[in-house]
Amino acid sequence: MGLFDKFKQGMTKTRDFLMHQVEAITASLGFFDEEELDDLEMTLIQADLGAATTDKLMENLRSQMKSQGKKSTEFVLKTLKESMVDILGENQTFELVPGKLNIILMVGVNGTGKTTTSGKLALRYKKQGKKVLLCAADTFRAAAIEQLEVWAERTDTPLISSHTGADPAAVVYDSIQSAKARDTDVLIIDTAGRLHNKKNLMDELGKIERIIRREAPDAAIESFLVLDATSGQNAIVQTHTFTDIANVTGLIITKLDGNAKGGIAVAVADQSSLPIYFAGLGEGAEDLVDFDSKYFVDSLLPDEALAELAKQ
Ligand SMILES: Nc1nc2c(ncn2[C@@H]2O[C@H](COP(=O)(O)OP(=O)(O)OP(=O)(O)O)[C@@H](O)[C@H]2O)c(=O)[nH]1
Ligand SMILES: [Mg+2]
Repeated sequence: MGLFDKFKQGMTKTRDFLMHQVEAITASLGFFDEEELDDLEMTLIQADLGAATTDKLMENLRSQMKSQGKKSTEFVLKTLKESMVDILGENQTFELVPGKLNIILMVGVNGTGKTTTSGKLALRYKKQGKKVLLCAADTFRAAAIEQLEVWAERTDTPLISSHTGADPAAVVYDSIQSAKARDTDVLIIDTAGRLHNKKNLMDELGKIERIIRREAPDAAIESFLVLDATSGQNAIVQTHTFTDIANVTGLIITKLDGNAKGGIAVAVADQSSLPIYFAGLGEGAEDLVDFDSKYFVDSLLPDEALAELAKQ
């Protein structure tokens, strides 16, 4: 399946919601007047684009409609799509640095998809012929270690782990020594999201980051913040919190397939200067793709469906 088709399939729920709403909004007049614009605004908020980002989109839309004297469904949706792509920005594909140890630290609150995405990334890089190593630095629960073990087996990737309750920084230390000994291309470190409070989390991530910098000073180091698209506007709050406490270098938005609130990706891009590198579009090993702004927006409001609407 091509990248666009993966987006289209993954974003089905949000697309169905948006298209259904747009059809209902335009059913009586067939174009956009004040009331229709208000309904559109509400729809964007329901799709989790957030108040601030929705305001920005609507303001731009209203001014374009005024300056060009256009109210047609086609014009409105085309303008809306263009502004969303603008906000999402140029695609920023994440590339491993060749000839170096690449260390990817997965951070985020509990349940966002860190462990699953670690497994998906392991598969991606194995398929590219890279030497991958997984590290289970979430030592909080036995189940967390077992879950990563399953991914390690499934993707045929070696795993460094320890017992429940072990010091996560010590497991990270072991994994770096092992990565060096094995001439690893990419070490993926899964961390815990389930910490008691912000200080705890800060202390633990800080300790892990220090170990990495000390033990692998020449490595290319990335910290990916994993955000759950179904967690609503909390994803924005988490982005701000984690940017404060860890050196986050990029974002991964998971569960975009989970409900009709995929608009959160636009809100996150609007509220943060970090690149969105990957999108999680399902629970399967292959359901992680490079984030693509245009494919994402086209999968929400497909041109062919808009052309159909315009004819009615
Ligand atoms: N539909 C869907 N489900 C996903 C996706 N990514 C992860 N999940 C599911 O979300 C749930 C939580 O994922 P985990 O990978 O365990 O999340 P975590 O961040 O490691 O959680 P903790 O270890 O508890 O902090 C699991 O049931 C995953 O299968 C996705 O892109 N789409
Ligand atoms: Mg986990």
